[in-house]
Amino acid sequence: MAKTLLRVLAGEAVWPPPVWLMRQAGRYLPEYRQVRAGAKDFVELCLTPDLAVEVTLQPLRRYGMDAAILFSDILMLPYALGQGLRFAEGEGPRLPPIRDVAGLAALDPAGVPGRIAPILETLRRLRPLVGEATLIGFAGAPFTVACYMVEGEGGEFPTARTLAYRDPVFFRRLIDLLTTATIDYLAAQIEAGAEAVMLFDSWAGLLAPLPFRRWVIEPAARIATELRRRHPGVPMIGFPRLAGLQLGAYAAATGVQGVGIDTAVEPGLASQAVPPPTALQGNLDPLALLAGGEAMQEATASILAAMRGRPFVFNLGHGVLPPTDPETVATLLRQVRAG
Ligand code: 1CP
Repeated sequence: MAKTLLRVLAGEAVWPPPVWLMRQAGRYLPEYRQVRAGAKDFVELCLTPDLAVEVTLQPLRRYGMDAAILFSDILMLPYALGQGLRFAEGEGPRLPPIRDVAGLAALDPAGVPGRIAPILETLRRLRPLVGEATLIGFAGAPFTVACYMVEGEGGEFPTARTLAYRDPVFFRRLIDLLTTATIDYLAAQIEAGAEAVMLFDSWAGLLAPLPFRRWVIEPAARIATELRRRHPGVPMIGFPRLAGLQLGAYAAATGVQGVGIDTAVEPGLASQAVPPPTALQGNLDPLALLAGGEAMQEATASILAAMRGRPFVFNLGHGVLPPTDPETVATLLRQVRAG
């Protein structure tokens, strides 16, 4: 019998649905904070297989999640391309910004295999350890990763989004470079043991319709098509966060097996926009999980009611928030598993 998450991504309406949570490994877990305190910094944590394997498995041990997502970060691809990356304590990521074609020439795509080797080693070690859980590899989508590479930090990315209009030649080259690098990176993750892959386009919803098609849908379609060719049968989940009414166009153009839906999406409407056999994945508000109690119960029940009978993976609409109580996560899992 195939793993439940893989059955859902093959189009089956498994009930109760499989469940995992974005950022299920992270600061809300005391056992994560303990490992994190022993690593020099976050980048080193991602690049040390002993530690990355351990934190990937922590939420499986505690909750028996139906998926293990590789512990890494979407910004490890810019790191692997030779752009400096550091996580400023309490402030988020910092990269030396790249804003012109000359900046692109300084990147080192040939160095990627060497720099991602420890990440692939983490996957190779995880695969025999995940049991009935599905091992998910991931990457950031080209647009979201480009935002950080151009801006040099998080936020609303005013420089990156303006440059996409002002210097389309530069932006096109950056997106094309990232599309190619992402295909190779995800293919390498599959070869190292990932059973499904997820493409995080966290900032897709910042784009107007024309750039959304150009910088979100087209690169995701290229990535999905090429991965299907190289690794037929390995499913992909696309997560174009805050895509709104463009969700259906994204699903149709990419042919992904699963679409992640964010907190703002009405589940019934998503179900119409993205019909079976494509699976949906989401979308409990991380704040409802933080609050717990009746608010969480009501929100969870309404998602389950809307998704019953179609291929569905229960998840959050965005990542677990650090102040979340681990006990509340256990309560959520019990409700989802009761169907
Ligand atoms: O201090 C710490 O311990 C670091 C916090 C942290 C963690 C736990 C960061 C920094 N990244 C991660 C892990 C991570 N990031 C995973 C691992 C697996 C899991 O889900 O359990 C994944 C899939 C990501 C993906 C990621 N990183 C995204 C896409 C999803 C999303 O949340 O929108 C994005 C946008 C990032 C960038 C990033 N990495 C870390 C931070 C604080 C941020 C956000 C920066 C910002 O824009 O402010």
